[in-house]
Amino acid sequence: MRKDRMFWSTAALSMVFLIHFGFTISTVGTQGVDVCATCHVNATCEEKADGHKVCNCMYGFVGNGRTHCQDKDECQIGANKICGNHTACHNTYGSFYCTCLTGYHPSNNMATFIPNDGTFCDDVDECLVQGICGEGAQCSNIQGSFNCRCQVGYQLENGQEPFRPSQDKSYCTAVDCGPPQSAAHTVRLSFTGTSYLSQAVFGCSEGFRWKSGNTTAVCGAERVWEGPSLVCEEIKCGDPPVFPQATHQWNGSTAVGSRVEYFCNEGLWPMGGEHMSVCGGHGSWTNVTLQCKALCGPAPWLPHAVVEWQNGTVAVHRCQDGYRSRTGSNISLCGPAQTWHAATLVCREVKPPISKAEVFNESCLRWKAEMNGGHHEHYTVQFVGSRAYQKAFQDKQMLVFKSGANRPELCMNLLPGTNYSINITAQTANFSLTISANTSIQAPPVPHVTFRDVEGSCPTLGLHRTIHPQDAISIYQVFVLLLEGKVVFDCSSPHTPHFYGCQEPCQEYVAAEVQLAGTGRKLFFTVGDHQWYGGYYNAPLENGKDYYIILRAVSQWAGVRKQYCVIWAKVKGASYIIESVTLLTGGSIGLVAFIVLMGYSYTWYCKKQ
Ligand SMILES: *[C@@H]1O[C@H](CO)[C@@H](O)[C@H](O)[C@H]1NC(C)=O
Ligand SMILES: *[C@@H]1O[C@H](CO)[C@@H](O)[C@H](O)[C@H]1NC(C)=O
Ligand SMILES: *[C@@H]1O[C@H](CO)[C@@H](O)[C@H](O)[C@H]1NC(C)=O
Ligand SMILES: *[C@@H]1O[C@H](CO)[C@@H](O)[C@H](O)[C@H]1NC(C)=O
Ligand SMILES: *[C@@H]1O[C@H](CO)[C@@H](O)[C@H](O)[C@H]1NC(C)=O
Ligand SMILES: *[C@@H]1O[C@H](CO)[C@@H](O)[C@H](O)[C@H]1NC(C)=O
Ligand SMILES: *[C@@H]1O[C@H](CO)[C@@H](O)[C@H](O)[C@H]1NC(C)=O
Ligand SMILES: *[C@@H]1O[C@H](CO)[C@@H](O)[C@H](O)[C@H]1NC(C)=O
Ligand SMILES: *[C@@H]1O[C@H](CO)[C@@H](O)[C@H](O)[C@H]1NC(C)=O
Ligand SMILES: *[C@@H]1O[C@H](CO)[C@@H](O)[C@H](O)[C@H]1NC(C)=O
Ligand SMILES: *[C@@H]1O[C@H](CO)[C@@H](O)[C@H](O)[C@H]1NC(C)=O
Ligand SMILES: *[C@H]1O[C@H](CO)[C@@H](O)[C@H](O)[C@H]1NC(C)=O
Repeated sequence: MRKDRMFWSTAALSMVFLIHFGFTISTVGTQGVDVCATCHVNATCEEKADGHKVCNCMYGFVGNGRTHCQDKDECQIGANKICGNHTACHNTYGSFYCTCLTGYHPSNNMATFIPNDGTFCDDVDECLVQGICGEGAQCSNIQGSFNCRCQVGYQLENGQEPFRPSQDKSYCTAVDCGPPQSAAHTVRLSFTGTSYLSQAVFGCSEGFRWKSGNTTAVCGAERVWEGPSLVCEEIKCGDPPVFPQATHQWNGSTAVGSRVEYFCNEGLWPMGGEHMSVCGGHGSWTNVTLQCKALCGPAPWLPHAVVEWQNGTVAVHRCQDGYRSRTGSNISLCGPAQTWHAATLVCREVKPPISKAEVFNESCLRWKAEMNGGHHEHYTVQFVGSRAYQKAFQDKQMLVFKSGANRPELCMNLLPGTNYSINITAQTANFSLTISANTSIQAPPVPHVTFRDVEGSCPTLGLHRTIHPQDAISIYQVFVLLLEGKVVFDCSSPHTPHFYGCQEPCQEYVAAEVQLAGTGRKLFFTVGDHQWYGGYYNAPLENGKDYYIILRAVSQWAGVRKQYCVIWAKVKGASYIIESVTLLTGGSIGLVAFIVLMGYSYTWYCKKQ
């Protein structure tokens, strides 16, 4: 907006007058003629100081004042220069006037003005005029004019922006998105209109569920709905449940609302409950509670059998563990009369090919054989014997034999005093049985002794024996029995009297005890040699008395004791007078008897060399 200045008007005005005087002054030279009468219509007659009369063209005219007074076009100078900025200059006959250009407003508020009245043309703010751009349009003022543009939510009809409704026939209309379109598998739930920023809310169609995206669509400025981005997926129930007692009829559809109908299997009858399942909105089949019952009742019971499988009309039986059936059917069927035709299998106990094995008479083995085929069986008997008292000992043997007997017997060469593990294997039946058997200990084998009837106080006795595996637990005991009165000797008595423990006269005592382990085949023993043998004192025999020398062989283990006795010698009237040294036996071992006089009593010694 520009305002013209006052000083401009005065400058312009003086210029106008200059021009006026330059061109409108004319003189009338003809005397005697009423000059004034000849003035142009548009001239005035002026009487000069000297009486001269001249015709002067009127203001705004140029000419001689008599014949010519033509209009002077002031506007030719230029409106801007004469009227000011943003003006239009209008020439009139003999004058001119100014108007403001469209879009500008004269400060005098009149339609016209002349420049020297101080009026200027100011920019008009057209936007102050309500509705100048029309509905939905935004006005923006510019110098001398204004621009219209459509507001957000409005769109331009005809032409281009910016526009002026008066000249462009353009106008704004409200945006209309039209009815919103549903995306696939969606339904519109609410809708506020079709105008800008209207909203429409969508949901998934039945049988579909939200998978992703926004459910709201918004009418945008571009006249299109933005959204919804909602993506719906189909709900599927998968395969319907299966019931062992029922079959189902189903068209294969897993979509929501699909139906499956259940029917009891043949031979079973529906006993109530729901027989229809529907694929529900949550993607699962509803409960089927159908109950089917067999009319035959529970499967029949068979001795020693279990029901392997049953479905109301059919039951399959199986012999329980340890039982077997060789004949008969294992299937029970529910008959038309609603009773079971029971399976015919007969379950018999499966007996092991070898059972009840035992050792008898210390060395024989027998067992019960289950000859399932009636053929002969090949048996292998392995036995391993061990002894706690003889770590190095092992008795390992194997016997192979063939038998068709129901109770085979086999005698083996088992050693006494041994713990055996016996393993019997039936080769054909591929069956093994292991038992343990302990043989009892025996008395040591009887040594070879020669009974001797001797005289003298130091008889030396000898024996030959066999070395025996049981030696580790065997001993020899030498008993001295005084033959006086009634003599009873009990070989099985565990009693082993010491010489110093018996009362006078000493009837019976052990003179020596010898461990057989480590003892050789030959053994010599001199009775009454004053030595200690195995904790027993070999006391001198009394002079003049008769004795029996008894050898007791004992084996003892784990509380069991076996013994054997032999009379080794009879000693008569033992004498302490020995006159010479006598070698009694061969070999390196000899016995020498001495008589030593000590004070008043005589004591004899028997000495080994
Ligand atoms: C008229 O307009 C011109 C150019 O736009 C400017 O230079 C001048 O100052 C204006 N005159 C007045 C009196 O405003
Ligand atoms: C004189 O001036 C008027 C306007 O002021 C005009 O209409 C008229 O025609 C003029 N007369 C002649 C003879 O030029
Ligand atoms: C869904 O879109 C509407 C409209 O654009 C918006 O207001 C809302 O926040 C959006 N919702 C989500 C969860 O993004
Ligand atoms: C299956 O049955 C359902 C109704 O239970 C129906 O809606 C669907 O169209 C059927 N589908 C086919 C493949 O026949
Ligand atoms: C039981 O099983 C048999 C054989 O599989 C079949 O023939 C019969 O229909 C079934 N009965 C029931 C009630 O399911
Ligand atoms: C029933 O008998 C058949 C034929 O004899 C056999 O194949 C099947 O294994 C048996 N079933 C059972 C559970 O013993
Ligand atoms: C085994 O001992 C029994 C007594 O238990 C006896 O009758 C039988 O003759 C003995 N057999 C052998 C072979 O020794
Ligand atoms: C046999 O075994 C028993 C028990 O283990 C044991 O007490 C006994 O000493 C053993 N006998 C032999 C001769 O090894
Ligand atoms: C019994 O002997 C058989 C055949 O030699 C063998 O396979 C099995 O392992 C043995 N069993 C025992 C307990 O020693
Ligand atoms: C014998 O039985 C054993 C198991 O007791 C088995 O490992 C082996 O294969 C069987 N041998 C034969 C020949 O059947
Ligand atoms: C035989 O000896 C074994 C050990 O080898 C032992 O377990 C078992 O009890 C003994 N049996 C008898 C009758 O002594
Ligand atoms: C039916 O099925 C639903 C799951 O689909 C389960 O929660 C409910 O316990 C079932 N009811 C019966 C009676 O089987």
